[in-house]
Amino acid sequence: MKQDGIFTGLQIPPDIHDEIRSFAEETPCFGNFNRKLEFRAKDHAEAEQRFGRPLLSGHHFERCLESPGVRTIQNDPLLIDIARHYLGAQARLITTRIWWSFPTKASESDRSLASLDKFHFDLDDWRMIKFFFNLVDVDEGTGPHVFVKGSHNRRKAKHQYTLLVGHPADEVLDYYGKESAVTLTGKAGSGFVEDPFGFHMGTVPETRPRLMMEVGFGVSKPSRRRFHGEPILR
Ligand SMILES: O=C(O)CCC(=O)C(=O)O
Repeated sequence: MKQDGIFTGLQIPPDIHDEIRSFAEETPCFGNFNRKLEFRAKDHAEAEQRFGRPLLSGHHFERCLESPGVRTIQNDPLLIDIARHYLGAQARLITTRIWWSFPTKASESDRSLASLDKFHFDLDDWRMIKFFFNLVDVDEGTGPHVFVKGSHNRRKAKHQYTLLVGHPADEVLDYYGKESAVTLTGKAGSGFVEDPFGFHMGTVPETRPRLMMEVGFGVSKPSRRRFHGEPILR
């Protein structure tokens, strides 16, 4: 983690990721972070017709905590142990979310809102660590997460002192080298942990929807600003 900013090889037990996936299939989600756009993942195509717009993401927001599996992963002692080793004793849970990303023709602003297709780093807290778990099998066509190894502690001045949130992939990879980009494909249940101060992005799925879970730890009290409507944990 300290050297690369990422560690892969985490695994959720099958009964737990199956339960979370079933929950996410049955429970309506909210499209494009908008609580007025409510639909079930299996009705995605019909919902795009009904709302007359592309639906790139579907968040469950606070509903995710109704899933026993989500609560189990969020409270897993290994996660907080890793977070404390990396961030220090003050590490605290600040975000838990599950969300779908769907194959669709998304606008630039929808992609940017969903943190897709442009490398960015998170400025939600002074220091953070985020766990991500693929909850369906994710291959190149399922919109995998991509992380640029080493970019959490070796930043070009232009990238550091910028108000621009998203950077084109070519520009970032020219600096860090194409071989630094890790694409996080994997079977359902596979997970990884990253320092989100390193450059990362999701990509728009081309073939099948992706279901993802994130558990984030930081060092400050949660503020409303840093959440896209996911549960605020106290
Ligand atoms: O969807 C993804 O894999 C990326 C999410 C992301 O970039 C973020 O939460 O900052």
